[in-house]
Amino acid sequence: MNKIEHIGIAVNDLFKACDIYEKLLGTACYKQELVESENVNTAFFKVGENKIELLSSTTEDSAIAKFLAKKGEGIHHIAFDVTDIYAEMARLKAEGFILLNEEPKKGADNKLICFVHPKGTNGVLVELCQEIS
Ligand code: CMX
Repeated sequence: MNKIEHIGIAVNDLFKACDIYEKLLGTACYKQELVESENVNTAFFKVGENKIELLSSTTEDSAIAKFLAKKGEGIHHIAFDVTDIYAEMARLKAEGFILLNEEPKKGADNKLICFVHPKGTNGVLVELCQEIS
């Protein structure tokens, strides 16, 4: 894995959260994107080389809606940049990690993504991201 690509934060209200994070980081959100496959609305901020992704749910039964209902707002996942997502998925599978999708899928911000179950990673949901060139 190359570096932390972004940290995902689950929020109840994307508009209000954007306002808070714009003030906190002193910079405007550079991208808002609806990810229909995940039932989320996202907003991205750049902090130096790093990114923060705010996520709100668009349905009552999405992964984000479930997370918010159970744990409330807060850090939802850590995403790692990878060069070859297929190779990284195969490596993690061989190491016994539980991949939440068999094939990479299209995620926000022009990425191929795959999630790793938090049960095998000390309670942290991990995302692999490969930039689509
Ligand atoms: N971080 C840490 N733990 C989490 C978690 C998260 N984000 N989401 C759920 N969990 C915990 C649950 O609280 C539960 O814990 P307990 O067993 O102690 O009660 C455990 O994981 C397993 O939960 P589950 O009932 O088996 O499954 P859920 O229906 O809660 O689904 C998960 C959990 C991770 C499998 C599901 O959220 C998932 O598939 N996530 C990947 C997709 C995703 O998160 N999409 C939204 C982001 C999209 C984007 O970034 O664009």
